[in-house]
Amino acid sequence: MKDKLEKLKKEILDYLKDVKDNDVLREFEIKYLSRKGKLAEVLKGLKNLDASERKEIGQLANEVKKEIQNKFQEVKNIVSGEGGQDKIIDVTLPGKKIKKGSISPLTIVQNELEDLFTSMGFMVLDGPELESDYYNFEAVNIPKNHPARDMQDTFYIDKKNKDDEYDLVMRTHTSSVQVRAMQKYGAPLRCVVPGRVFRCEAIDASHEHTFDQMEGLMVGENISLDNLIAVMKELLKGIFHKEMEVRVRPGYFPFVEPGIELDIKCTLCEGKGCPACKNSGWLELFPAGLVHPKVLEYGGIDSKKYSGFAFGLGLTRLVMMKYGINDIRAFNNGDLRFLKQF
Ligand code: FA5
Repeated sequence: MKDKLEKLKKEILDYLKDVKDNDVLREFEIKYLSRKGKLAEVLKGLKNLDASERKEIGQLANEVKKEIQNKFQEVKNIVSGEGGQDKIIDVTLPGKKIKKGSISPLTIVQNELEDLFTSMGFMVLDGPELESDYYNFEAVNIPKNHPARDMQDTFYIDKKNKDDEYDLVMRTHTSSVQVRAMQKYGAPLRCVVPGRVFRCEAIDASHEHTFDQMEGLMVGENISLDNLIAVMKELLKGIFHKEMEVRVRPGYFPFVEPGIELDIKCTLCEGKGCPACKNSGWLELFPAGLVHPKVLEYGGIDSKKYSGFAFGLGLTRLVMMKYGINDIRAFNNGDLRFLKQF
């Protein structure tokens, strides 16, 4: 009887070790602990023992029964999620932090500008980053061998087929989309084109080989420099939420006539001079002008009836000015600590 009890105890405790769900626990209860279960079966034998043995074995049987019941209750609590040290939920503990991503400052400003321009009736367009020499240069009045090609250091890419008429380039500016947009939508036309551009540049605090621009183009009847200046002012107010100190200089670009350059006073040094503004106190941000009649014609638009303005905003530099970023290399160097600040 004593051996039987010890054997049953071991069997039961081993069994309980592997119980992980309620169904198995219920099976166990029926098999071992019910009125017709194995434990009851063994305990029935007590009545056949003589008085002296019954006292000793009876005591042992009670201990075994108690141990088994305790263990059973413990396993039951764990399986039903009510107990066990590691199942207790302390609702006063702080929750687990969920890591949040953040939006790149470039995207933030791009979104703001897109909202601003769509509210003024502009479309937001896209164009290919790997562009044909035609749309990047020729269609904006920079034919082959024109000295203006040297203004933008260019990554030329092998043609797809030997017989293709034009070379391929990583677009050097978003102006490459001007003629594409005119051909597709005709006049009147209002669009902005945000996107990445590429130049084979010597890199420093204000120059990258890969940076973002936003082209603006408006074509219609009687479009003049007044319209251009009004839109530029609106843009700067929308981004900086205050009047910005600007200066306008004449600028040369073969695709505009006349051409201007709008600089803003460097917000990093407040005009005193720093590496980001090449110690000039001003940051070249915003070249623009009235669209050259030849470009309108390339776009299939009657230049006698229509005129237009275009600008090529240095988007990355604008973001630097807005957030006080003093080195353009922070955008592309892959250090997440930079992005996490926004
Ligand atoms: C252009 O790219 C002309 N397509 C702009 C234009 C459009 C003029 C329409 C007239 C009409 P530019 O090379 O100056 O121009 O570049 C425009 C702006 O891009 C600059 O004012 C500057 O803010 C920014 N930029 C130019 N080069 C870099 C560079 N390497 N890194 C960062 N920003 C640059």
